[in-house]
Amino acid sequence: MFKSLLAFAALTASANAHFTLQYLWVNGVDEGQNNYLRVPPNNNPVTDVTSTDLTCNVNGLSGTGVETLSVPAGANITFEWHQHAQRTGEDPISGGHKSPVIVYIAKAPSDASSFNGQGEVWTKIYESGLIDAASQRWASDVVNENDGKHSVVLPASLPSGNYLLRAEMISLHVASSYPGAQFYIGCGQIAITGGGSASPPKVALPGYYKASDPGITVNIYNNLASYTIPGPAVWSG
Ligand SMILES: *[C@@H]1O[C@H](CO)[C@@H](O)[C@H](O)[C@H]1NC(C)=O
Ligand SMILES: [Cu+2]
Repeated sequence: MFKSLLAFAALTASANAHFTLQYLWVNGVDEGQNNYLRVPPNNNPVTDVTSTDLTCNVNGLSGTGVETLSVPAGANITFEWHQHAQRTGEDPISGGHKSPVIVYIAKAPSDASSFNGQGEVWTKIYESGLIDAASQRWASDVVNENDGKHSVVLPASLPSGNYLLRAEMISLHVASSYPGAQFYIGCGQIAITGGGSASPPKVALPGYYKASDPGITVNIYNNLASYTIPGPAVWSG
C-alpha cells in the first residue's frame, strides 16, 4: 500500500512536471497565450518516434480554427514553454527535464491551417543540446533560466508563404531504453512576407528519427561527454 502510494506520487509529480509551448513572440512582441499554436489536449510528451503525433503533438495534424501569424522575412521568433497555464509560480521547465532544443520549419502548399506536415517537408533551423559537459548544462537549463524562452532568427532567404514552425524539446531523464525519451512538441502557423528564393534541405517527421538514434536512446547519467542532437544538420539560409 505504502509502496503504491509512493509510485502514485511519483507518477503525478512527473505529470505535473510536463510542459507545452504556449507563446510565440515576433521581434520581441508577445503574440498572446496559445495564439497561432496547435494546442495539444494536455502537457504529456510523445514517446513513439513513428507516430504522426511526432509531427505537431497530439491532434496536431490540422489547425482548424487556428489563426496564422504574418511575420516579415528574417523575423526573430521566440518560443515560450510552461508546465501549466500560468507564467509564474513554478519553473517553466522543471529542472529534471534535461533536453536539447530544436526548431524546424515546413512550407505549406497553401494555407498553414490545412497543412498536416507529413512527408519530407521539415528543415532544421536551430539546435542546442549539451552545452557544457563539465557542468552537465543542457539547452533546457538555459530555457528554464530564460523564463521558458528560446529564439531563432528565420533565414531571410525562405520564400514567402504559409509555414508550420515546429519547436521541440526532447527530455532525456528516462531515455536509457526505448520508448523513454519524451518529445515535447509545439507547432505554430506563420505566413512569411517579403521572403527570398531558397530551397532548403528537408526531412520527414515522423520518418527521420529512429529509436536507435544516439540522441534518442541514451543514458545521460554517466558523465555524458558529448550528445548527438537528433535530426539533420541545421540549415542557416
Ligand atoms: C531575439 O529576441 C529575443 C527576445 O526578445 C532576444 O533575447 C534575442 O537577443 C533576439 N535575437 C537576436 C539575434 O536579435
Ligand atoms: Cu514531464
